[in-house]
Amino acid sequence: MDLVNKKVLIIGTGISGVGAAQALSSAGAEPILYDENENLVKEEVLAKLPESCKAEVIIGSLSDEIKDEIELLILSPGVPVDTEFVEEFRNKGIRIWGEIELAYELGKGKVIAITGTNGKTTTTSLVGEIMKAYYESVYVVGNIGNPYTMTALESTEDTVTVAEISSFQLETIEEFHPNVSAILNITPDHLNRHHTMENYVAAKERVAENQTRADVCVLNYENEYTRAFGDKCRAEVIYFSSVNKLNKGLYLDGEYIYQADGQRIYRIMNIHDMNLVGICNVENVMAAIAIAESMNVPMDIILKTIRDFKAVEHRIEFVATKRGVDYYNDSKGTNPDAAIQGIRAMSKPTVLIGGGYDKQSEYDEWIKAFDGKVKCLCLIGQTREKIAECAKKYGIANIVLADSFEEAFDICVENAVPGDAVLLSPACASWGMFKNYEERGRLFKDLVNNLEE
Ligand code: UMA
Repeated sequence: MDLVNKKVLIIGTGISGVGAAQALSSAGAEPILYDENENLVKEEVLAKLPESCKAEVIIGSLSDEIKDEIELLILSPGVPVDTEFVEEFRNKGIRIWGEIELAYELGKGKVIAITGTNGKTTTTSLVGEIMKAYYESVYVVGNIGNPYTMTALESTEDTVTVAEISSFQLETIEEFHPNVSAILNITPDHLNRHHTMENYVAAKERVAENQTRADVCVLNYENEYTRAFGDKCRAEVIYFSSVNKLNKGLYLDGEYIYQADGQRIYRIMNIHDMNLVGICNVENVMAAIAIAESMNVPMDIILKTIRDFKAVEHRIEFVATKRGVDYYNDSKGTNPDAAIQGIRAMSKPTVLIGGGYDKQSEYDEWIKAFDGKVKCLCLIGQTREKIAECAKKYGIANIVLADSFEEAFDICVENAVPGDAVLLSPACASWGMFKNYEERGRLFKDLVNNLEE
């Protein structure tokens, strides 16, 4: 699409909106950066833009006059596609793209897109490291926290872009076409946004919708949705499995990851040679190997990078041992399924901080995964009562409700004795109490580090 002199409205002045405004301005368009949150201060938004960026900023409401001039609408990922505001433009026949589609339109080179309910940040970081070890020009972008639009215009035919892509971002793609895609797993999440599991699964599957036989899609054989998707996906499918020995694909058997090509089986690596814990991470590593091989990276480079790779911040991250208690930050456990991996990785009696923003999740499976390890469950946020009710059903007796994160932390310190672990793995998003899960995780780490020995 020719963007020169086009009036483009960007909704959302977060990092995606700012990235989109800069990219559009550089591409010769006339962007208007708009936010519905009336409490935002226009000058503060303008200060986030470089001087070279010629974007107009509007906060609050938008006049009909401006609405009539708009030729393209760009949505930040946090903007639902079915609001009245968006609907108004759709009814007028205005094209609606997500920030990812815009970046893809402006970018060049090879693209790897990684999605899934859990594990996408770890896998994206690992794949990014592997690509950097082999290719000269690599960008790691997307839901991981670096808007894709920030680097799209710098990319060349030789660039490899590794993108973590959320279901929110996939709802608004059009021609986005990765050379290699991956869906790591799909379990219930974000149902308040997508309304039904069917919609959520359909959004995730869109990562491969423009792929052809010449492309690759990496899928988890042990997830009912991703296994079934293999039958209808047009790209060449590579499965990975942590349970079954596959005739073709990557799989875990005992302590080793194997690769089978339909005829021969190769032993790839011992899982104890990686610095990551838990079966979920073995799955992430298998997916990364499949992706990297599809990008023609030699196996010795792939394995060396995996051996050197350390856990991603906020994902079952060891913080410190204080007064004989181990503290772990799993603030990225923003849904019950992710938090299940967090508690499963604990081997000591655990004081657990849970709760936060209500995404209408069910907590039964998470609480069942406690497996007798949670000696005290400390709950915060909007979901605290709902989780407490659920935990009582499963016989969890020591439940404390806290009014603030700091109070929850103090309760953990009081309840933990030498030999215990304290785990922040809330099973909920941080919204309502924090800007994002990173802010929540950083506060936890600061509180731990400030504890006296
Ligand atoms: N806004 C409106 N109207 C609306 C909704 C929002 O004007 O209807 C405005 C808000 O007032 C706010 C702005 O939009 O000022 C926020 O936009 P945003 O929520 O899209 O936030 P960004 O800062 O642009 O961050 C987004 C992703 N956020 C979400 O998907 C909610 C970030 O993922 C991502 O890192 C970033 O783009 C770069 O690609 C975060 C996330 O929580 C980490 N993702 C979810 C997850 O991982 O589970 C999907």
